[in-house]
Amino acid sequence: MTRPHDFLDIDFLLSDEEREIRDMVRRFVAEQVTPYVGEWFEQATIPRELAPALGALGLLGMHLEGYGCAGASATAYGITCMELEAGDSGVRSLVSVQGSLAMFAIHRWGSEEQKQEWLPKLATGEAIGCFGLTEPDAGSDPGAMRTHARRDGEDWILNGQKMWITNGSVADVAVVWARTDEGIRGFLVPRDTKGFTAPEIHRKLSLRASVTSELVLDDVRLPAAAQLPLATSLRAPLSCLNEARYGIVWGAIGAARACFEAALSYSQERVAFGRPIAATQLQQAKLAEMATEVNRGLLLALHLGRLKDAGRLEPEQVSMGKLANVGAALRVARTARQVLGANGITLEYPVIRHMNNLESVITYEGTADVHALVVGGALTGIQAFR
Ligand code: TGC
Ligand code: FAD
Repeated sequence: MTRPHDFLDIDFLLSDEEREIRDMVRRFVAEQVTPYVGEWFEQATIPRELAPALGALGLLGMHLEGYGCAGASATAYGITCMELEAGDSGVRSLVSVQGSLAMFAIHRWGSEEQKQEWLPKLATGEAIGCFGLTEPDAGSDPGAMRTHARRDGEDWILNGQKMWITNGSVADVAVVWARTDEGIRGFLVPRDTKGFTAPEIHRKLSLRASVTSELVLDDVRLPAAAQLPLATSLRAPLSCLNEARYGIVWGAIGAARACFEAALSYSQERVAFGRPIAATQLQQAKLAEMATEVNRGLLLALHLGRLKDAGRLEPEQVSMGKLANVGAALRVARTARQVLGANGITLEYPVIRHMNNLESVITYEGTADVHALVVGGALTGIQAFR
């Protein structure tokens, strides 16, 4: 019996509802992403209309409760990330940043008025959000941020610069983190605020089907009501990262699966020395290795999803998941690219697109080094960052 697509019968571990969500998102990706994404990647663009289409399926902020959000399980959200990233990491990024970073920040740390104002339209995709933590000189160490906010009467005045911000130039609202005399605080900055600009970053060779921008804050005046009232330290933005990293644990396996499947079918069709390359021991070893990484990564993601649904998932466990699964996905993508020979370097096949995207995925939301140090710290009790 050949079992190329679900070798370990992991499907058996999913509920009917989880399978339905998977099939719905897979269909969406097959119809609305896969046929066009090579072109988007080439043109370095992603259509704005994708947001309302994802919103109509209930996928934006889907793991949040109330305010028009679907209130789905963490596992269902993870499965969604996997299916979206099988299309392209840029599409999963859009959903991650919207739901796990911008919406989660407002949902967890915002006032009732902020939630009422922003969450319903972010859930439908009528509005887009972004999350500005990283700066030109503060990426892995966000505590070193320079962007600052000072009080001026009832108002706040923000100055500084954020860098590498997904959705930045298309966002209607930016969640911006800044230092104040009282500690790190979060602010909601509507796009048309005077002094706020979001120039797009060009010439990326990775995550091209995704908008990446700077955020520039030049004497941006905000009312007191723009501050996230419950966010009082670095813990607030880091808690949001935890949500998005969890989605990446699943998403990376979607990208890996797409690469493995492309390599499998290519190897069965490509003839060299009078037989399909799939008939050679070397290529079968690569296929076995790739299938093992995909299945093992999916089991890990599912385990973390079940822990999260049970309220038991710890940030260090998410770090282990991101470290393991993005690393595995990159290995699969690089191997698949070689199986495709010269065809492995063109956008006619999905593999090099995924491979290049994964170079961003292994860097953002905490680099592999950062996650290794988080796990190392939890194993030894010794914090090795500083
Ligand atoms: P540290 O002293 O360890 O922690 C400060 C406070 O935060 C708490 N905390 C967390 N809470 C929830 N989840 C986590 N993962 C948390 N990690 C830490 C911690 O308990 C403490 O709380 P409290 O109450 O005691 O104050 O902070 P540190 O400055 O030593 O830094 C630790 C470190 C290096 C792990 C952290 O800074 C880090 O994670 N760095 C990586 C930065 C990062 O991942 N940036 C991502 C930016 S967003 C992005 O990339 C989006 S891409 C999205 C896309 O397109 O898909
Ligand atoms: P640095 O922190 O300068 O790290 C450089 C190298 O040093 C890395 O290899 C790192 O692992 C290593 N290093 C750092 N510290 C240590 C240490 N203590 N020990 C050993 N090695 C160390 N950020 C946002 O806020 N919002 C977004 O929406 C967002 N979207 C992004 C989209 C893309 C496409 C990309 C590429 C990035 C995005 N980021 C975003 C930024 C991302 O989170 C940062 O790039 C990431 O956190 C790493 O920061 P850095 O690039 O400044 O690298």
